[in-house]
Amino acid sequence: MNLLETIQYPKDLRQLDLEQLPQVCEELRNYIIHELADNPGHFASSLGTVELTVALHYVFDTPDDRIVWDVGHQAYGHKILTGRRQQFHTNRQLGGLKPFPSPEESEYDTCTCGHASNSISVALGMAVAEKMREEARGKEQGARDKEQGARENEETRKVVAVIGDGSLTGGLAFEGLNNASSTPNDMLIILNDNDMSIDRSVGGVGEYLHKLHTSSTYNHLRDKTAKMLYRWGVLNDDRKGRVLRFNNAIKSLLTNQHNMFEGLNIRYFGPEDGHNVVELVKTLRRIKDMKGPKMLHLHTIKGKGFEPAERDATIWHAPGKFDPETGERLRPEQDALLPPRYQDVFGNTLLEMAKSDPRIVGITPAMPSGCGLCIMQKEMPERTFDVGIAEGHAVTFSAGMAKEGMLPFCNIYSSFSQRAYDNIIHDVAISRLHVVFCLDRAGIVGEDGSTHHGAFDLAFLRPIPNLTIASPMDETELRRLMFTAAQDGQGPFVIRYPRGRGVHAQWRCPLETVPVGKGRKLREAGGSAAVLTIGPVGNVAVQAIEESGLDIAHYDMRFLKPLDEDILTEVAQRHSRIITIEDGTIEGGLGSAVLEWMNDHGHTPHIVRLGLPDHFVEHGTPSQLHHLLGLDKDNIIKALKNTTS
Ligand SMILES: Cc1ncc(C[n+]2csc(CCOP(=O)(O)OP(=O)(O)O)c2C)c(N)n1
Repeated sequence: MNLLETIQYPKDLRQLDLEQLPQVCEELRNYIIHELADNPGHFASSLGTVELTVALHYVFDTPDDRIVWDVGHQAYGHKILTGRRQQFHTNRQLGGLKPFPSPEESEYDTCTCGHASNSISVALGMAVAEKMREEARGKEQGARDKEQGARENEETRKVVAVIGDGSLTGGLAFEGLNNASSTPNDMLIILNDNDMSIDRSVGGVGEYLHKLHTSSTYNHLRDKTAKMLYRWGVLNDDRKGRVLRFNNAIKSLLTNQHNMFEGLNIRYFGPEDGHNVVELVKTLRRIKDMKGPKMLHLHTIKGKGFEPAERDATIWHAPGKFDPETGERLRPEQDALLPPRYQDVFGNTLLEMAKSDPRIVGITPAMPSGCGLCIMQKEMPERTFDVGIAEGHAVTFSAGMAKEGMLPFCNIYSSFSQRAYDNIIHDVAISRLHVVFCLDRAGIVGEDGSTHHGAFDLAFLRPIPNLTIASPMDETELRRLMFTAAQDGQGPFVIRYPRGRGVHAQWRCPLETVPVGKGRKLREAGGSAAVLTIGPVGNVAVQAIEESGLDIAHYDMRFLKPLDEDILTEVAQRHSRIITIEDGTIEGGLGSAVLEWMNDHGHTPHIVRLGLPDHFVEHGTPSQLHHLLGLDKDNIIKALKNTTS
């Protein structure tokens, strides 16, 4: 009998015998593999958490008990077990299931997920709230007891955070740990340690965790001691919790290091095999009612159960479509014939520039493969720095390097750069340090949805003094802007560009500078209207103007800051209607900048602003979303016609 099909919700899972859980895990794993083969998404991480997911929903009383997933890219099993199996084939598609857990979608999803390292803080907030509720209940109960002599036994809510070793490198996670150690709470943190982020986990935390589970002397002694204590009758299953902690003391002695978590007053258990579902259930049952904050450290394998993914978890983090039987990835595109991806142009150009400028260093918060820095990393490992999931630190670290004469290119995905706002202002912009920020995945990113669209960078960066903000219309412009940004005399320089491919198969143009703060006139016109664009959406505008047959001027502004005032003056003098187009929020971006400038200089053209609306944009393919948002060719043609009629 297929057990997975009998499970709509965790309450159905909880009807099964413990011995049946390995079968549920096997079916769940197969289900994920076959669904993802056809409808791609985050793959390897969810395979690694199958047993954990089943054990958690088996032991805890979800949704009353809270599971807080970090990032949520490992939570496909959780979705499937919590009422969404039938819709799972729509995962990440327009109108379908959301890419990451979201309370809007299910009561089993406890918070918005997508950006890493927040789970401990969220879970701590919930656990502390529960403590406060408990106390309030206790007081009320005390008063009622006096009156009625009765006592109800209300269940307290359990709160569990699930965080990967990669996400544990984020500063926010440490802020949570620090606070957890001093604020009364009964939270359980599960550390899902697979020694991987998207790329290999980096830094001291990874090494520390590694040491925690590789002391073979300790492991040997632990087993021997446990057997001995069982024989003497000192240890039984009930008492095992206490002994687990005793183990930590032995471990500290043997590895000659204190347990960091115990040092923070967080009871530490493990490391345990995260793929033994039966043992996992037993351990969770043992520790779930213990008071105070606690951590269970699990050792798991990213991609578990699918050999190619186990072998290369980085590629299989989000592999696209594949053959579930052979493991062959299906790549319909003929890479060689297509224009390059912006990330590859960034990576190749930086390497090229670094070869002739020894000051150049590349910095990424945990995205070397995603942002293309891996290209330079291969040839110049000593000049590239993967600093972990630590966007704020990446910026401030860059500031320190710039202060000492290096020229950091700090590459951050646009939406993750939101984490580093004050670092950009306080540590870089105020001192006008020469740091080049390359914001990849700017604009609509597609299937990763509202948490990942690079919607806000133009708007939130524009008010910051000393910043230069640019966006290339194509990949040759990206090269030129990178080269320009590296010139002496520049200060903090932001270059934002989108996910995906450019427009030229031949992209290796000579490295030349462009004048800072200067745009380009792409098309002159005698008509009343002018289109002003920034970034690659300009290419869509070129086609739209062409096809509309209208006599409309077009300027690629190229820089949001400083604005090209010569262009704006020319436009104000020649045209009475302006259409601004950007792949960023309408509020605060290019359109706002143009409006403000026109107003401040006494011009009153009719200005129509196209861009992202004042609501969070959901998931879908980039072309579907651009269509819905009015940023595709046909909708731009409509807007041009409406504005000029
Ligand atoms: C703030 C932030 N930075 C970067 C990312 C991109 N990202 C998504 S998953 C991931 C790796 C997470 O590693 P880990 O927590 O160990 O989970 P695993 O995939 O190994 O299970 C990264 C860097 C993100 N989601 N959020």
